[in-house]
Amino acid sequence: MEESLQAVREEILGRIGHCTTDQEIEQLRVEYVGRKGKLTLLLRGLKDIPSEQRPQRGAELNELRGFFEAEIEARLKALKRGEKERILREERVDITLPGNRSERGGVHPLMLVMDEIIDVFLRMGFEVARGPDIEDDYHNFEALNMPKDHPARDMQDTFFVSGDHVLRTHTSPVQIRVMERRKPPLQVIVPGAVYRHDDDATHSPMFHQVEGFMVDSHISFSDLKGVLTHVLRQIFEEKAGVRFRPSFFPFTEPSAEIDIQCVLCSGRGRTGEGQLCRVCKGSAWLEILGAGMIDPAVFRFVGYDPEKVSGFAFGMGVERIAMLKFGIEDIRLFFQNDLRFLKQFR
Ligand code: 2NM
Repeated sequence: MEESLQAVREEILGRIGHCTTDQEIEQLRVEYVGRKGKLTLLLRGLKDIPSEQRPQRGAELNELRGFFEAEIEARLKALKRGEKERILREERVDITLPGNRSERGGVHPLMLVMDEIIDVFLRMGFEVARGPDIEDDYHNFEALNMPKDHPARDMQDTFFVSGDHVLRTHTSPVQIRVMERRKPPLQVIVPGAVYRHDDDATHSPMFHQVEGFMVDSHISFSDLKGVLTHVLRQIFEEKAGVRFRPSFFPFTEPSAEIDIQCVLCSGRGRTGEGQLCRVCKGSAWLEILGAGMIDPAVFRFVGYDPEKVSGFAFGMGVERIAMLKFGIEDIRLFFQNDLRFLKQFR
């Protein structure tokens, strides 16, 4: 007894309902309406049934095949819709969430101060020169009037590289190089890293200087005083007192050390409560600059005639100025790259 079409219809509904992928549905399609499919065989069997039953049976089979095709299409659509809903659900993006912010960097406090110092000189018409961190003995010492046996070489705590090369102990060798190549008038500053074998709360083996010089016919100590007084008042306070004390450097004669009135206690030496000032330790003055008239011996090394040109030179430590400006007690804070420290200067 051949199964009733109603049973086949129910079987189709059940089978289709269990399909969860397009592939399973395609398999089902082959199983029912493929060349040897169940419905195909039933339709082919039409020719073997009595002719009076054939129209009725044919109509029923055609209807069943239409039903099968429609159910399959519906199932495919439902699967597609289900997949779309799954994607929308699982790949949901909350566009109101904040994005991943990358942290913004900042300029290192030393470079902030260095740029500020450079700006003061640029406004006065100085130009900026730079040179190598590794120097030869001639440019670092010899041409700066410090021969091999000169006691001032001990003061420098030099790092030796190899042969007669050293890590520069100051940026003065760059000034020698500029004078070797060019003729006066010159007004040049040389900012950069320098190296000395020294390491404590106020000394770092690598630190920064801004040195500079002005050379022409007739440059006098008055020019030195006027330029450097202006520079210090620009870097610190417009109205701060400035004083010059006699000093000694091998490459300048006469030489001076230059102080500015303390930026914290305004040159009083004490706080409001009568305590010794934390920055100047009660002295009321801060030593900021070394300077002097370039020694005739230095001019002869670079091929200038000391009878025809004169000039002054100066040097300052950037870390020291930054420490005084910001009230920083330990120079090592600049080089530890601790963001809690660095972020305070943005
Ligand atoms: C200082 C103090 C005094 C100086 C001298 C020269 C040069 F090359 F022109 F001779 N450059 N820098 C100089 C003079 C540097 O630093 C405390």
